[in-house]
Amino acid sequence: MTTLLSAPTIDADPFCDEVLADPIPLQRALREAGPVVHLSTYDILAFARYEQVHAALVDWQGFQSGAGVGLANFRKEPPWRPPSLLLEADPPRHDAPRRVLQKILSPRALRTLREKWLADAEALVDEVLGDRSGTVEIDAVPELTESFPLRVFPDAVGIPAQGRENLLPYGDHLFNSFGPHNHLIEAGEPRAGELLAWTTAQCRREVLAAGGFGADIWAAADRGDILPEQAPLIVRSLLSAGVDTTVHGLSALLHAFATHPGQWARLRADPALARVAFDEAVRWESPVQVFFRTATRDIEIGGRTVPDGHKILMFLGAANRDERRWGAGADRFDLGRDPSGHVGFGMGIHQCVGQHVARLEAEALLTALARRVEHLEPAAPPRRHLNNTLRSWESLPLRARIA
Ligand code: HEM
Ligand code: OVM
Repeated sequence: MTTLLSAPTIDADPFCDEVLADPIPLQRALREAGPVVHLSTYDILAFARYEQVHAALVDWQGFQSGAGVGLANFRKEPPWRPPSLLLEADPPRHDAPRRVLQKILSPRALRTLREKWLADAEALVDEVLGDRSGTVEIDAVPELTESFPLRVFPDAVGIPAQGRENLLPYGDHLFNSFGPHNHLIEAGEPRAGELLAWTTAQCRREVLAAGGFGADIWAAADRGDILPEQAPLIVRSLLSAGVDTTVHGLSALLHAFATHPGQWARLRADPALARVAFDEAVRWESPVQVFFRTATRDIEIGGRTVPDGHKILMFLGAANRDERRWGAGADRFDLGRDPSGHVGFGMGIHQCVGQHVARLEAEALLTALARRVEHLEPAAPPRRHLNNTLRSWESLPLRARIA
C-alpha cells in the first residue's frame, strides 16, 4: 500500500506567521512538489493543485465535513462551539438547512435589496470622499471594506444595532479556530466564550427584525422545512460566515485594482465588469485560503491513498493560482479572464451559499466608487492582518483621484 510517508514531504508550517503574511511562495512549492504532499508539521496530506482540490471538494462521500473542516477532528476532540448545520454537516443532515438557506439567499430573493445597497454604497462613498475634487487619501479597510458590509449586512439579517462591534472579532476567532492551536487562537481565547454567547443570543426569534434573513429562517421552521431547534444555528451560520469574508473579499478587490494599473480604467469604461472583477479578485486573493476534510474510508487521490479517518488540507488559494488550470498569468488580476470555476467559494454541495450576497455587496461598492474615482493607487505600504484561514488586510492606504 502507498502510505502517507511515500508522498513528497514539506516541512514548512502553512500556519506560521511568515507563511500567513505571504503564502504565495509556499503555495507554489506545494504545487510543484506533487499532486499530494505530506505536511510533516501536522502529519497530514495536502492538495495544492486545482485538479486535486476540486476533486476533494466535490467528493463529499469520500471527504466528509461532519468531522470538522478545520484541523481538529470532531471524532476525537470536542468542537469549541456546537457544529454548524451547514459547514460542518454531511448529507442527509446538511440537506434541509442548505435548501432553506439557498432559497433565502438566492439571486431572486436578493432583488429587493439591490437598489437599497446601491444607494447605501453611494452614500458611504460620498461620506468618505467628501464633495471635493482632486486627490483624496483613505485607509480603505476601516473606511470602506469594513464599514460597507457592517452597514448593510447585519441590517439584512435583522440583528439589533447593539453589540455589532462583536461581529468581526467573533469571525476572526472562528476562522482562526479552523487552524492549529497557535498563538493566533491563543490570543483570541480569552474573549471566545463571550463572543460566542453574544452571537448565539442574536439568533433568537425575538431579537430578529421582521423582513430579514433571520426572520426568513424562523419562518422556514414554522413551515416545517427545518426543525425549530435548527433555526438559531442556521442564523448563526450567517453571522459566522457573512461578515469577515466579505470584508476581506472587498479588501482583496480594492487592493487588486490599486496594484494592477490599467484595470481601473477598464472598469470605468465598462462598469458592468464589476461582478466579474469581484470573482477575479476572489480567485486572485482567495479570502478563504484553506479548508480541511476527513477521509471516510481509504481513498485514492493523485496516486496516493488517504487512510480512513485522516484529515486532508485543501489549499483553495493555491488551486486558484495553479498555472495548470489558469495559465501562465495566474498570478495576475486580469479583468479579461473568465474566473468561473475558481474554488474561492468552494465547489460542490458546500459551495458558498452566501456568494450572491457577497457579489451584490461588491457590485454596489465598486459601482459607487467607479462613478467618482478616476484613478486609484497605493498611498503607502498595506499591512496584513494574520488569520489561520483568512487572507486579510488590516490597513490599505489608497490615493484616489476624484473626477
Ligand atoms: C461556504 C467562501 C461570503 C455563508 C463557503 C465556502 C467557502 C466560502 C470557500 C465552502 C466551505 C466548504 O467547502 O467547506 C466565502 C467567501 C466569501 C463568502 C470567499 C466572500 C467573499 C459569504 C456570505 C455568507 C456566507 C456573505 C452569508 C450570507 C456561507 C455558508 C457556508 C459557506 C453558510 C456553508 C455552506 C454549506 O456548507 O453548505 N463560503 N464565503 N459566505 N458560506 Fe461563504
Ligand atoms: C458556519 C460557517 C462558519 C464559517 C465559515 C463558513 C465559509 C460557514 O457556521 O456555517 O463558510
